[in-house]
Amino acid sequence: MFGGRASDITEQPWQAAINAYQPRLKKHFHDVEESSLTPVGVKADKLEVILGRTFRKQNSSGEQIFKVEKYWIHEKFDHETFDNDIALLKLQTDIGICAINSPEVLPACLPERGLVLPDWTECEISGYGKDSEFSAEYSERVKRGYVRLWPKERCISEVLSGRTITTNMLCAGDTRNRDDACKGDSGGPLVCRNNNKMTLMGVISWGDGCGQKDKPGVYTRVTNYINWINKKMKANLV
Ligand code: 4AZ
Repeated sequence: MFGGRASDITEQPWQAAINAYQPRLKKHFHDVEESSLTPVGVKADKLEVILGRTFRKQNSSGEQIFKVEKYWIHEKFDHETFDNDIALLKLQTDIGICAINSPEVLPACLPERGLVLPDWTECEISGYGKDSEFSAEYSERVKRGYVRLWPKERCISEVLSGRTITTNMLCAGDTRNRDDACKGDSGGPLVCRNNNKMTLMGVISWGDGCGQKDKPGVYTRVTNYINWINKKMKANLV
């Protein structure tokens, strides 16, 4: 995260870390098959979801670790524009219990399909991503930042170097301290307080660099995917 502050997972108990164990690719001279390098090609059994961790690489007593039973990438995810940048992971459990709520591990709420919050509502982002676009290292410790929801009229390709903005995206950015998501934060939460519940309004998706003046971060608009999420979860029961 660009800007923001070092935080404790109890401040963002809905933040997860995902580890992907990639099989070592045997490099052949003529081997151009690269799909197993991309996250899209990762098998579910190579994924691990870590909840409750303040320091990315350090075990902690409050953590809960899950294997992934399966996952769904949105059928209409567009690699070029990042339209429909969302996936759903089903955590594996042997005994029917998933995560247990605790000070370190607590889900955010999903918004209702029609929820629209006022422009400039202040929301929170978090993640273990890089401090700046060209930094070599990811953050060791989870960070938190504050961003505001930008009006739709300002969330246009003109402010983001001409890149396509779709109705499935929302823009959020800081106006004062320039907190912003950065590389490695993608997939993480943009949560806003609604009726006193921390509500997942966005998924960190992309941006034109990190923390650039007058450039918002771009987030997947979660309210557009409530039906999709419900459909996946229902289809999984039959
Ligand atoms: C990324 O590459 C990324 N400033 C995520 C968010 C932003 C930029 C880059 C927004 O994961």
